[in-house]
Amino acid sequence: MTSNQSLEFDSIIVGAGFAGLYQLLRLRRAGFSARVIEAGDNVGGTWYWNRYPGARCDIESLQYQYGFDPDLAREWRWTERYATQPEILRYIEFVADRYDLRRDIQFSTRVTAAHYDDASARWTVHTDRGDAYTCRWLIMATGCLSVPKTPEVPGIDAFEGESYHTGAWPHEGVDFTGKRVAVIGTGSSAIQSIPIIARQAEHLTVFQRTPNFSVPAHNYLLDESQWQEVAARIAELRAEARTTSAGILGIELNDVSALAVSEEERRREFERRWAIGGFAIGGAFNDVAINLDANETAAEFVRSKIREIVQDPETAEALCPRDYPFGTKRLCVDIAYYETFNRPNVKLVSIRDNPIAEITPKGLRLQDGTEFEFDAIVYATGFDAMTGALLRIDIRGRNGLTLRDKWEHGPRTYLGLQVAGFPNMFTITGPGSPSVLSNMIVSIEQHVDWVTDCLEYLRERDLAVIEAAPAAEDAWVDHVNQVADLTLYPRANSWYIGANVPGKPRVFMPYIGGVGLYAQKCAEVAANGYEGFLLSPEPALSR
Ligand code: N01
Repeated sequence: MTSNQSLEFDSIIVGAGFAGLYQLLRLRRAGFSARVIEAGDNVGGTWYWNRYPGARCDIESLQYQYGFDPDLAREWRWTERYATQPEILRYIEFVADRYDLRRDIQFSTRVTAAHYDDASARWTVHTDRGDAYTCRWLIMATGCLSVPKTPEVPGIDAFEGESYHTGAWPHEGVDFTGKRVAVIGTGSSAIQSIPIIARQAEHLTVFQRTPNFSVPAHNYLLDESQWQEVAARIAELRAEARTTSAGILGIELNDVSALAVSEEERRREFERRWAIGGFAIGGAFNDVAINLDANETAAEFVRSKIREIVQDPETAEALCPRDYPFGTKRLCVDIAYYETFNRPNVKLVSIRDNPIAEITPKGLRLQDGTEFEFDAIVYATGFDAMTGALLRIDIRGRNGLTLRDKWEHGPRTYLGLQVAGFPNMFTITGPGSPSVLSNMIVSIEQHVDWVTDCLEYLRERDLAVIEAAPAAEDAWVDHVNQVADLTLYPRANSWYIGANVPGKPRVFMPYIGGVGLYAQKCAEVAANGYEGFLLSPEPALSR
C-alpha cells in the first residue's frame, strides 16, 4: 500500500480465497469500501498453499465453482470430474481478473491483530508490515484448514534432508526422482499425494497412525454437454444445493435402514455406489451416520474392498480402519490409493502402537528403536482446523476480551457467523456452521450473501453495530452440540473435534444439522430483523 492511500475502509476482509473474493465483490457492488488483506502473494487461499502432488478437490468440479453469475459459469470450462489444484487455482485467478478484484487486495501481508474500539464501534486491524487499518466491519475469510500442523516430535529441525508439509508446498514443485521418501500421515492429503510420490520416488515409506476410509474417485474427462448443461442452469442448481444436507447435488439418498435389507441387497447397494465413486456411498442407507450397527455394514464393505485390492494380507489388514465409525472422519476420495501398496517400492509402517520417537538428522526413529533413513520427509499431518487461523491473530473484542480467552473451552458462535463480545466481526464458514461438512463454495456463498444483506439492512436503518446476543449464542452452541451428539461423529478422534492438536479443547466444531436447515434458519433470523443479534446505532448518535 502506498502512503497516499487511506487506511480506513467500511470493511476489512481477511483472506483472498473463495470466501474473501466473493465477499469483496458483493461489498463493492453494494457500495461499501473494502480492502482484502492476504498473506500469500496471490489469490487462492487453500488452493494457493496446498500444491502437493495429486491435490484435487473431492467435490465434483461442476459443483465446486461459484454459482452467483451464470456468465462466469459459461465462460469457464472444467476439464475433469474432480478438478486438480492447478486448475482450481487458475479458475480463482480468472475470477479475480474477470471482476477486477486485485486492485482491492493487499497481498503478502499477514494480519497480526484486530482490536475493537467500543467508543467508535470500529476495528483496528494491524499487519506484519506495520500498517494499521480501521474499519466498521471485520470479515474473517481466513479458511478452515489454513494453519498447517506439524507433529510435536523432537528433532524436526535437525533433519538434514528435505522436508515439506502438504499444506505449505513449494510453488516450484518437488522432484522426488531417485529419492527415499517418507510420508507421515494418511489423511486426505496423504491419500492424494502417496500414489503420485510413489511413482516418482525410488522408495516410499508411509507412516500410518490411523487408517482412513477411502473410496475411489473414478475420475474422468468431462464432455461438452455435461459442462454446458450445468452452466446453463447454474443459478437454479445452486439454489437447489442450498436445500440439501451437504450442499452437494446428485447424491441419491436411499431412505432405508442398512439393517432392514438382506446382506445381498446391502452389498449390491454399496457396490453400485462404489462403482459411481466419490461420496455416492454416503447416501446408501439412512442410518449409517447415526446407528453403529448400520455403520459397521458400510465400514466392513470398505474393508472388504481394501482386502480385494491390496495383495499383501498384512498390509491390507493394517490399512483397514477399525476404531472409529465409517464417515466420522472426512471420507477420502482417491485415485489408486490402495493399489499403490502393491508396488514393490512402497512400504506401510503402522505407528499406532509404536509412534515416532524422534526425527533424526538422517530420518526418523520409532519408539522401539527402529531407525529409518530418508532423503525427504513429507508431513501430511493436517491442520489446526477451524479455529487455528482465527486464534493465531490477536483478536480483541469489547473491553479487551481476547478471542483466545473467549474460546478457551472451544469455539462459541451464534450461527457460526458472529461471536458475542466481538461486535461487527463476521466469520465466514466459522465454527458452528455447516462449513467443512458441506460443499464449501455453497456454504461460502450462503454466508457472504447473508453478511452482505445484513450490512445493507443496517445501513438502510442507520445502524452501525451488530453483535450476537449472549443468550442466542448459548442456545446455538447447545443446539450444535445436541445435533452432533445424535450422530456417531463425536466418536472419532478427528480434526472436527480438535483431536489432532494436543491441548485443543474437544468440541465438535462444525454444525451437522445440514446446509438446508441451516440456511433456512439464517434466512428466518434475517427476516425477523436479525433475531438473536443486538443492533445499535453509531455510538456518538446514541449518546
Ligand atoms: O489432514 P488430516 P489432511 N504422528 O488431519 C496424521 C481437507 N482436504 O491434510 O488420524 C503420526 O486429515 C494423522 O493421524 P491421526 C479435508 O477436509 C481436502 O490429510 O490423527 N501421524 C492423519 O493420518 C481433510 O479432511 C481435500 O491418527 C500423525 C494425518 O496425519 C482435511 O483437509 C484434500 C501425527 C493428518 O490427516 C485435512 O486433511 C486434502 C503424528 N504426530 C485435504 N499427527 C480435498 O480433496 C498427525 N498425524 C478437497
